[in-house]
Amino acid sequence: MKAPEEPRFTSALHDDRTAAWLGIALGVTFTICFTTGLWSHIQQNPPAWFDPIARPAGLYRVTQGLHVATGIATIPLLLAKLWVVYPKLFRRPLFSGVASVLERLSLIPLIGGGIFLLFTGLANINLWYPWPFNFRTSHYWVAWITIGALIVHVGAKLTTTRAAISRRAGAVGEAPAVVRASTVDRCRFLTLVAGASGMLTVLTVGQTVRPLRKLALLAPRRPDTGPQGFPVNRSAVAAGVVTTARDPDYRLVVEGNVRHRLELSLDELRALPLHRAVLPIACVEGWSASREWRGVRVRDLLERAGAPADARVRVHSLQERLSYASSDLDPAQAHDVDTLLALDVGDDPLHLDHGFPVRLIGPNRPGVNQTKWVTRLVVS
Ligand SMILES: Nc1nc2c(c(=O)[nH]1)N[C@H]1C(S)=C(S)[C@@H](COP(=O)(O)O)O[C@H]1N2
Ligand SMILES: [Mo]
Repeated sequence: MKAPEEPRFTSALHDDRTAAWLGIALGVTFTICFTTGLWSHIQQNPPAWFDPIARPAGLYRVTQGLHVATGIATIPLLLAKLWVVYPKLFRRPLFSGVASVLERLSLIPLIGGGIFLLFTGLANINLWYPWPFNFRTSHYWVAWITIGALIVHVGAKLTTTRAAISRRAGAVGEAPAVVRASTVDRCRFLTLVAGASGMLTVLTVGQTVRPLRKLALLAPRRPDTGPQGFPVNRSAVAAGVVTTARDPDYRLVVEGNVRHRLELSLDELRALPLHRAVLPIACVEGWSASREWRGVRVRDLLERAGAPADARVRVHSLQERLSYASSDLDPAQAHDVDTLLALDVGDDPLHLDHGFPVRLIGPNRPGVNQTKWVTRLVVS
């Protein structure tokens, strides 16, 4: 029987040098995406060893904007890289020694993980969850697996990459004319890929970079669109709070480890000293919008209730189903001058979809922790 012929790949672009440049670009975007992702993870549920920092108040807005933007920019880079290197799958022998077996096997979590992360991330920012598992947990753990495989891959490819990048045109054994032609091709190809990546960035990053908002044609949200001029994450209808939020018997309760339990009507809340703070809503999905909020300081309420100075607070919403119905304030956040139970955006009462009658807003908190339709603070 005749052995199957190895397929032939005619494009000069399936070479080590093109692969090396794309690999470097991917290494950069993946590293930014990974570190900003870890940062987001610990911001959302700070572990015991980590004290969230409150200033700059818009830091999370920048890191999460970068996380989503680098993820999007990676898509053309990864597709190009896969196209450049796929002929290697047909190279024989497939393995040449233990190191090559390990290197090849690490491609499975590397490519699989990379595709998984980009796909789930992209679906998530479009509020599409076509899977039965928890997005956050799986995105987080697959990121660790992928970065592990990436480290193995970079280690294994370091020498090849260095050699491929430093090789001069016209090196021994290469016909100068051929090399020159393919250098031009390679530059064109890499420019095309970089252009696609840049284009995707420009058409989406306006979801968080305000001056570019008009260009955010591919972004799922625009920062200036929605009631009161900014997006809504979950509406009052979706959260099932339309009736309870409008109920004239609404009360804000402060209880738990306090000397005097408070139960305040909306009028009583409004009669307290009100403060203003300019703070962004910075959603994990990459959009953000800054607003001036006006409301009661959480620390003033804690003081009235006679809470201890190191009080932690769990902030509960009227929302009874689905996620994000509560969030936590550590002692520093609870006592921050800008941590407000906001009643107004600018000079107008909050829109029902933005958390009327009362929402939590604090400096440098991920959007998911800016709880809307607040009704109860439990002090511990
Ligand atoms: N009760 C409650 N609060 C919530 C949410 C929610 O689903 N339920 N979503 C959070 C998320 S993910 C974000 S990004 C912000 C968005 O606030 P906005 O809808 O007013 O823009 O609200 C947060 N507060
Ligand atoms: Mo969000």
